[in-house]
Amino acid sequence: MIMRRILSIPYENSQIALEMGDITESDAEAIVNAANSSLMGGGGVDGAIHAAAGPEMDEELTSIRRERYAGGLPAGQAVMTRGYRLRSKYVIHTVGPIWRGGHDNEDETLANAYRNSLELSAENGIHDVAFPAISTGVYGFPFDRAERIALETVLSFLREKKKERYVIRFVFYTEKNTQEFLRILKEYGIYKGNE
Ligand code: AR6
Repeated sequence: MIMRRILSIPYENSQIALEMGDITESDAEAIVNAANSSLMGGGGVDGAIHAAAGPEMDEELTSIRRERYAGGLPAGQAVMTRGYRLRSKYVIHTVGPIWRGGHDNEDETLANAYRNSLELSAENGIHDVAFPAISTGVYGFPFDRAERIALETVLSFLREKKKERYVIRFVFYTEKNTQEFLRILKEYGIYKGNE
């Protein structure tokens, strides 16, 4: 599947981009992985990223686990590796919450996953970051609710960093999800429909 830019909208000094396709083909400086606590790969976007990056990334993650997260990476936190065989120089691995009906701090944990991924990028001087729709696949988080949290977290980060110039990309795998996110952008007044 080819990565396609649908929109790019200015916000503060930055750009918010909407893209559709396989995030492993992204040319963003960093892509975010919707990982699990083991950091050892899995299905969905995680499986695709591990396969495309190659075994060197698994080795780096094995060291990170051994040295810093013997018990696994807690949900809401993020770590970074190089991108190896990917076009992206870096991969930020974060763990979203498993949806349990909304009464287990899932909203807050999801916001933390976005926030900590953005902070880690900032700390490493990375200004171009692509996010998949964390938790909305195997982890079962309702898409609309998840993407509002994703958008709000990104907007608040960009307002805080308003003197800096970021490109934050939201990457969706399906046409349906892309259209749903477009609707959210319109509802928030971020996209007026004629850019
Ligand atoms: N590029 C972009 N988006 C994708 C791709 C891709 N190649 N593949 C899937 N998506 P999921 P989660 C979308 O299940 O819900 C894994 O096994 C997909 O349509 O990948 O956070 C991990 O190891 C969906 O909207 O991640 C964990 O165990 C979104 O990515 C668990 O799944 C997220 O779906 C994490 O579950």
